[in-house]
Amino acid sequence: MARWTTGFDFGLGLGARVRTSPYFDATVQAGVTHFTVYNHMLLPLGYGDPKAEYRRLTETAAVWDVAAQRQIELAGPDAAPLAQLLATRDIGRMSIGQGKYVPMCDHHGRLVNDPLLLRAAEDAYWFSIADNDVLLWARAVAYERGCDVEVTELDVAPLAVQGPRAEDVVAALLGEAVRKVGFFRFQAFSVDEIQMLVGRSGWSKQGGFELYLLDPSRGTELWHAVMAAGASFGAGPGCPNSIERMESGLFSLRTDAPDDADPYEVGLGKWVDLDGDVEFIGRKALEEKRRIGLTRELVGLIIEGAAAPPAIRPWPAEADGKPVGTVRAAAYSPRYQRNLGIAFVDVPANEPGTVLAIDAEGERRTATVVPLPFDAQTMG
Ligand code: THG
Repeated sequence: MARWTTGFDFGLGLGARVRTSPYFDATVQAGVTHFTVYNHMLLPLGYGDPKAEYRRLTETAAVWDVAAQRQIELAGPDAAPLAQLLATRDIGRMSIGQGKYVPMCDHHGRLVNDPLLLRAAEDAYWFSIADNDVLLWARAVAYERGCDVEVTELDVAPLAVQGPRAEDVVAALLGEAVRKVGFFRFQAFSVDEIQMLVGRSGWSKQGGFELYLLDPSRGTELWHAVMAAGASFGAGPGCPNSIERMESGLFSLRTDAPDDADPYEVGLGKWVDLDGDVEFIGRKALEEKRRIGLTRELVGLIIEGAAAPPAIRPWPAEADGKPVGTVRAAAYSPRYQRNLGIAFVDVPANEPGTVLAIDAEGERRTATVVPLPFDAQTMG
């Protein structure tokens, strides 16, 4: 069997079908070495030095091309009721500029996406989506429900600045007022007439901002402006970090669980509002799931042995010689100084302390189940 050392062993065939981001030229110039495909767009995954990129994110500031976090806009008189149908949380009292993390489910309660929803205007909502086709889903629901709304994918391109110095970088770029922007709050800013919506958000727990660039033709300029503002703080290129996000307990749609998983199974149950009386797609199925209780669950793993290879496909996991699920992601963690894993397993193998035998790209290893999110206490 082939042995994989990095998970990044192939070139990528490019063409018009796979979209490039407005920051593509700038990231190439900055030395990007690896991409993945996310929402049919290239998403940079590395610049050739994973250790330095992890340090940059956790010690200074990293600048991420996350234009692949596409914005699906609902605009028109029925934007609010349609957004509510699509989200499993009560979004009734969102103010303009407010964001909310909202799971999105199908009629069977299966998780379709876990976007950051922004109320962009009185009658406009933007779903900033993970890697699944929300445009098709939202258009179908809008039509079938007879909603008076336009559903489009906007050419808005988020650029994330993440890390302990991110606020200093963004303040140097946009002025001190940006320090007052609250968590998941978005406001209009500009630099050199490059217009953007800026929010305190991002897929790390290091703190930071996302700059939603409104004119994709200005991508290269914005990238260079951020780098110039950030140079004295040690800012440099980075990307959504598969290690830090595991350490910090952030969910990765379609990485962490199979496509038929529900929000309860993946730890997003706290974002399902069944206590009020809001109607949303999947509500009935989710009420039933909540009544029945979990049969499967996303768990953390501590994996024995040398630095773990990345799980480039789900790894079979067994308990007491029986298949119980799969390991979905694995990496050596600098923070905890051990191998972490994320596994989707059947009850009762979700019980902390359960010992699993896993097939790590052809190598048999032992792993122990721990609760998510990982924390220093359970690491022992
Ligand atoms: N930012 C934006 N769009 C995105 C992401 C993002 N789209 C794709 C993907 N990430 C969506 N998934 C997430 C997952 C987690 C969070 C945001 C988007 C997140 N979670 C925090 C947490 O779980 O602790 C905060 C949740 C809360 O308090 O509401 O930030 O990163 N624009």
